[in-house]
Amino acid sequence: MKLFIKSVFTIAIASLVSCGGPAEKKESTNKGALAGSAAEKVYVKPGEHDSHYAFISGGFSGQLSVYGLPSGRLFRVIPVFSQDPEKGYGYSEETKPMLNTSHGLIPWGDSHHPDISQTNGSVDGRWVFINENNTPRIARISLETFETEEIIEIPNSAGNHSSSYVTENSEYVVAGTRFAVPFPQRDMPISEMKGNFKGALTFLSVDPEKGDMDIAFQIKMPGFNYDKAHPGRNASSDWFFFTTYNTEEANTLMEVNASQNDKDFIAAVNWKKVEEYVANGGGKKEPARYAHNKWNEEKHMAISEMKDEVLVVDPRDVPGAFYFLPTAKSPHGCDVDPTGEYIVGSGKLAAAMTIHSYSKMIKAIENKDFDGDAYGIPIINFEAVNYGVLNQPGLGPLHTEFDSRGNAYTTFFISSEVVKWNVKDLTVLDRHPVYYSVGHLMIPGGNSRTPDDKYLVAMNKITKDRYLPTGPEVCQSAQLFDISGDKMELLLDFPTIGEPHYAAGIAAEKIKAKSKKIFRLEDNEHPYAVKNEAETKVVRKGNEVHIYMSMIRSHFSPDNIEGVKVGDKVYFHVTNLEQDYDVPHGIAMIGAQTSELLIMPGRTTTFTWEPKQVGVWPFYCTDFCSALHQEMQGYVRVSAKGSNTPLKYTLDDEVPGEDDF
Ligand code: K7E
Ligand code: CUA
Repeated sequence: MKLFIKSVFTIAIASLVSCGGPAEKKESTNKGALAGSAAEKVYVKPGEHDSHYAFISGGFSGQLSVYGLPSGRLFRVIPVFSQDPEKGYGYSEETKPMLNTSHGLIPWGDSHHPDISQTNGSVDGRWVFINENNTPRIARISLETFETEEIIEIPNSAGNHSSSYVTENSEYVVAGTRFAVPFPQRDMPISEMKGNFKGALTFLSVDPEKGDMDIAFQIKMPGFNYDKAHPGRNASSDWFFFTTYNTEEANTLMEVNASQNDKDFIAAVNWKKVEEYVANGGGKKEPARYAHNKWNEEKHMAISEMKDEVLVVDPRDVPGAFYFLPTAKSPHGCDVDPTGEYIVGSGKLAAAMTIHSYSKMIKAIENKDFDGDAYGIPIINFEAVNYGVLNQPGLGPLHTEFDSRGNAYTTFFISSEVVKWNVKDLTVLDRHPVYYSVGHLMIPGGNSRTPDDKYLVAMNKITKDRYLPTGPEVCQSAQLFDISGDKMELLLDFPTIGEPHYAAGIAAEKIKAKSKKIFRLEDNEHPYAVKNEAETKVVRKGNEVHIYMSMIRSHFSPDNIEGVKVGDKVYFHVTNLEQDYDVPHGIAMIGAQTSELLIMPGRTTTFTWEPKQVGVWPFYCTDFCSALHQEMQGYVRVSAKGSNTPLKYTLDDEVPGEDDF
């Protein structure tokens, strides 16, 4: 075993060195003619639009970035799990509750797998779901506003990695635990892990109209590590598949101890059967503390609610719903082809990829062709479920996506390449190097029934010499391929934000037309909203000062405020009165311990300021909004604690404000 690991890593190092050399570079610059045609394929004329959106995970940035394909242009970084000063997310009073958890406000997250909602097995462009790995959470992002609308914490889970994947009609989003942990959490010796830790597979229901999520049930699986997941398609659509590793249930020196078994499993879960079982009163409510944070569209604010129980299902209570499929050691990727027949497990340490057959699985279950069980869950005989093995396609297989022509595309981390192979024949058709050490890849719709298969995006962990150096850390990157022909053609490199794990892509038509342009002022029910300048005011409540402020090109109302004192807590509740597309205003106050706020037309947002020093302190608009943007500014006069400066506020000197004492 040790020898094997050693040889894999020697090759890994060798391959890094060999593909990092300048020789490779020369070769690519020699292909002048090809480079010309590749340039045309990614060229989107100024003023024209890309054909596809790509939503690329921000990895340890915690965010989700939005790119255009084929240009590779970055349009937006959507803040999800991390505070974002650019947009005021996680700093404004309205968005802070979105980051609430049972551990308090968590300002950061590690996002891995975005997945677009589906209807009849095709991506429908309504929402993107994405997981947070570190403090287990699932987020839902609206593709009308491109804003995070909901975040739900996943209890009894740790390293929320086999997440977030949706079923064919977005009935459920799935969140599987990577770490086995005590379930429920408790104080116990780590050495007693085996048999005592559990692995939670959580199914979140999704409201078909509004998208609202809820934890429908949690399955208390044996304490393995559940690494990746994929729903079935077509005939297999009632099933969900999860790769597992560390079936050894080791808790120390994992790189060796979790690689002992020659085979680990893909867990097959019939979620329809579990759903039925739960609908008939099955499962047990168990205490669990987790936050459920939802954006309220009318009130323009997130509301966080703490929940205290989940419905837990013991797999042994639902016979016929759970099976283990033996799969080459320590598999990572778990992918199902568009027909739903082939289930691909990528054993990152194995020399072969395991391809299971759904129809064989069903037959084996009927014939009870089992090879024992693990904690009461039948293990299907390997031969009875295995469709075949793809031998030596490359080194370190991680993830697979599919086209609509029966081909699979698999990334190989160690040999730094994408390999195209035919799923039915198990023959390798093409291979292309990537630069370097690729993780996931994405074909728009490539994990659905209906791949939209012109482009493939490979997401690389290491870029070495591919970009201008920027100190010890160089950017991570995506590479765009044209896969419409027999051979893959590399078209473009573009840098990504954070570590690109997975991505989700979709035709622009499915999103473009319904993208929101403004928030209608008349629908704004924020308790501190103002609908026009006449409603602006300043109100004192003890040591709190509430400023009901408006902004419109190119002034704030009020713009001069007096009577604030050291020791006060000042709330700026600011409404952008604009009702025009693409006219946000910003606001920032000297000394405020928060970010600026960027406020969209028709929206109300709040930040707080606790002045520490007497003086006259300015605030200003942070977003260049008109020719008179520089004039969009104002002052707050701060007097000493206990002084009797009256509270007043003005827009111009002729309209003195009232004293609200
Ligand atoms: Cu392979 Cu988190 Cu999907 Cu990264 S994971 S590569
Ligand atoms: Cu408003 Cu600049």
